[in-house]
Amino acid sequence: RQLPKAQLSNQLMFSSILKPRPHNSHKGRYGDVLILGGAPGMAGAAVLAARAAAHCGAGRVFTGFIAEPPVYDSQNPELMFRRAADADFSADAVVIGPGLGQSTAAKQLLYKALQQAAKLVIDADALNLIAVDSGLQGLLSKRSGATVLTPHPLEAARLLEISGLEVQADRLHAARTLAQRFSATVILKGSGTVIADKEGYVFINHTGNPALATAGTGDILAGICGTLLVREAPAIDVAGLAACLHGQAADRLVEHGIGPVGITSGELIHAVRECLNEM
Ligand code: NPW
Ligand code: AMP
Ligand code: MG
Repeated sequence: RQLPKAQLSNQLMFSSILKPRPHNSHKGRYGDVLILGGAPGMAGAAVLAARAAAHCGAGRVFTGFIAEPPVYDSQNPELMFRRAADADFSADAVVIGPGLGQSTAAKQLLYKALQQAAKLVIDADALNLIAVDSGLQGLLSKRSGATVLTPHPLEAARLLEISGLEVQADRLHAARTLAQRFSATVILKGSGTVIADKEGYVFINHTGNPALATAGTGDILAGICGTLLVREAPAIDVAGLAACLHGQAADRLVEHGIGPVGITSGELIHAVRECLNEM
């Protein structure tokens, strides 16, 4: 099939991650993903990350809530919910941050995740906690497993102890500095997302549009990234693919007349799944 040029180049760029599913494979092969977050009033953020993880092909998705966990998600009952304190860190990839809050329980959970998670995506309030705690910063820099930070510009500014305006004035520099300072792969979000790693590699993602400028889209990106991180590929390629897919899905919604105004989480997550399967 002839593919549009942009889609073809994405396919080539990410071909090491995009492998067909062997016919006799099973859910054990596609990874357990653990999402940690969901403090009172923000349980939805963790659910969004979990739904995104499931729609990107995770074998099983577990979610640990700081708040009392919902019994189940009626829209996606395949998701498994528990208390964050009962989380099993042996998952293939862990995502911590969506709606996590900054309570003592949240901080304790982050200490554990930094020490025990094999592969880790760090988003939202987990980044805000790291910004003000040197103990967490030390653990982050010492991690040996793949680690992806997904700050928006203000979260990046908190980590770098500068203003959001300074981050935006030189986004490449901000992303590279974060990657080097914390020995991690960084997705600096916003229009023209920058992906950088500590070796100095950098991508600028050109997909996406202001349809994404609404609550919850970052939580969805964290879930996508966590699931793709299960695959055996360099973290920077995974981070690039996650940002690319997320933006491509939003572009598709606009092409179909759904957006840029008022896209919903379900629409975005379904479009991400469509783009991933096509790739
Ligand atoms: P401004 O307005 O320009 O000064 P916060 P949060 C800036 C959870 N959520 N370019 C902008 O600052 C999250 O997971 C729960 C430039 C904006 O006002 C977190 O745990 C939801 N600036 C928690 O809430 C859905 C940008 O940052 C400020 C920018 C707090 O996260 C929502 C906001 O940053 C949410 O995900 C850009 N591209 N993007 C739920 N349903 O449960 C952001 N900014 O204060 O860190 O708050 O991002 O909402
Ligand atoms: P968060 O602020 O954590 O919810 O993340 C917002 C998500 O939407 C990130 O992936 C941003 O890159 C994306 N986003 C927000 N505004 C835009 C925009 N104007 N153009 C492209 N992507 C955007
Ligand atoms: Mg966010």
